[in-house]
Amino acid sequence: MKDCIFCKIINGEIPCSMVYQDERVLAFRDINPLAPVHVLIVPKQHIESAQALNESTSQIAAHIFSKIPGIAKELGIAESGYRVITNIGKDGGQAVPHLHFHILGGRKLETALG
Ligand code: DGP
Repeated sequence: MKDCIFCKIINGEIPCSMVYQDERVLAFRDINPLAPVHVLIVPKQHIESAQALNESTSQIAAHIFSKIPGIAKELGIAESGYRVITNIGKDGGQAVPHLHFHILGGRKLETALG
């Protein structure tokens, strides 16, 4: 997608601090970290949000979740724990309309989600 920030990161137009990648996903450090560890994992295919997932695209979400435990180990937060969040749309607080999962950890996180 031409004007998508995360597509530009994926194709190398915008630099990032990469944590993991394979042929289908990229994980990189969030530019505005909200916790000592704050990584985003995104599909390389442009999908607008989790609301756009369907029978044919949901395998990418399964792939992302299969990679998160290994990434968390690499980041040193697997034992202490962490949170995985995806924001959807305006009320969900989604700023970048390219499906992404926040991986947050490295400190005790607030319990309030809303
Ligand atoms: P969300 O509100 O769920 O759409 O979160 C978008 C996140 O993306 C936000 O935490 C900041 C991050 N972000 C936005 N632009 C960039 C960028 O150019 N580079 C990196 N590394 N992160 C970005």
